[in-house]
Amino acid sequence: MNERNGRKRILSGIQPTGNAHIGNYLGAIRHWVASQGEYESLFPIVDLHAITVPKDPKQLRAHIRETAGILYAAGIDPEQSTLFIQSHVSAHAELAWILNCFIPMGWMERMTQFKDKAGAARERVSVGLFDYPALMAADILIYDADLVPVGDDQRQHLEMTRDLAQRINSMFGKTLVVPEASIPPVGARIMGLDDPTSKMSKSETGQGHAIDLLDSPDEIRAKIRRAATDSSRVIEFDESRPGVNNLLVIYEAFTERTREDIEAHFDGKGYADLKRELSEVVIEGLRPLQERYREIRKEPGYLDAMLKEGADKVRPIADRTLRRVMDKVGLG
Ligand code: ATP
Ligand code: LTN
Repeated sequence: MNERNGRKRILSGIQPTGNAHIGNYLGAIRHWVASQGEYESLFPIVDLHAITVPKDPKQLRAHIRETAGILYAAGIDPEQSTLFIQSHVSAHAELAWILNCFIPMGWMERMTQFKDKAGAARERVSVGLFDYPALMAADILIYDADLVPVGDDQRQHLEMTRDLAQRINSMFGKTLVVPEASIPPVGARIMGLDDPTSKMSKSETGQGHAIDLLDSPDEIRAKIRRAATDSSRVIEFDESRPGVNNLLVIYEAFTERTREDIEAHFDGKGYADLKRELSEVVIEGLRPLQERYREIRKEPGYLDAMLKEGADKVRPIADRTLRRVMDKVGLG
C-alpha cells in the first residue's frame, strides 16, 4: 500500500501566513526541494489551518498565491512534486472529523503548541486552534504518507499522528500507514533574532524577529545587525549562549560548512564580523529564490492553474483513503 513504483511518499504542509521566513526554509522547504527526486512528494498549502486564527479573507487569498510562488521559487518542481491547496481537497476536513472521534481529549490537551499559542487567551481562541493537530494528522494519513519532513516544532504533532494511526489500525485492522517524521540535523529549530530563546515564528510579527524569504538585502542586514548576542566575545557553537549560537547555526545551514571550520574561520574575529559575513551569506543564499519569485509573479494565472492541477491529481488518492476509513468505521 505504501510503496509506489518503489518510491516512498513524502508529505508536508505549510501555512499561507504570508511571511515565510528562513526558519521555514532551513527547517523544511529546502529539504522538500532536495528530496523531491527521490520520493513522491505532496505539499499542501494548509489554508484550513491558517483560519484557526483570525485572518482577513482578501489577505489570506493573496497569501496562498504568495506561498505557492515562494515554494516554486525555492525549487519545488511541478514535474516532480505536487503542490495544492488543502481546502480544494475536501476529504482532508472529512477525515479530520472522523479522526477527531478517535482522539482522546488527554492526547490533545498535552499538545504544547496549543498551550504556547493560546497562552493566556485560552478561553477566547478558536476550537479550531485546539483541534489543529487532528487536521494535520488527516493531511498526512489521507495520502498514506511514509515520511513527513518538518522542523523540530512539529515533532509532537507527528508523534500524535503515529499514535492515532496505530490506534485505528489496532481497532479496525490495518487501515492507515504509520508515518515517520524526518527532522533535519541542522536548522530544525531556528530561533528569533530578537529573542533567541523562542523559535522564529510567522505569528511573531515584531520587527527584527524573523528574516523573511522576500526581505531586501538592506532589511536582512539591518535585522542581523540588531540581532541579540551576549557580552562574551568568543564565537563558538554553545547552546548556553543562544544568540550567538543561533547566528552560527544559520551560517552553518546556509554554507553547509562544518562547525570546526566555521569556528576556525571566526577565531579572533568579533560579533560585527560575524554579523556582516552572515548577512552576505543569507542575502546570497536567498538571491536565486527572490529572483525566481519575481519571474513567477509576472505570469498571472500560472499559479492558479498549477494549484488546480495539483488538487485534481491528489483528490482521487485522498478520496480512496477516506472511503477505506469510512468503510472500516461503519459509516455510510
Ligand atoms: P508559526 O510559528 O506561526 O506556527 P510556522 O513558521 O511554524 O508558523 P508553518 O507554515 O506552519 O509556519 O511551518 C512550515 C514548516 O516550517 C514546518 O515544517 C515547520 O516545522 C517549519 N518551521 C517553522 N518554524 C521553524 C523554525 N523556526 N526553524 C525551523 N523550522 C521551522
Ligand atoms: N502544523 C504544521 C503545518 C502542517 C503540516 C501538515 C506539516 C499542516 N499539515 C502536514 C506536515 C504535514 C505547522 O504548523 N508547521
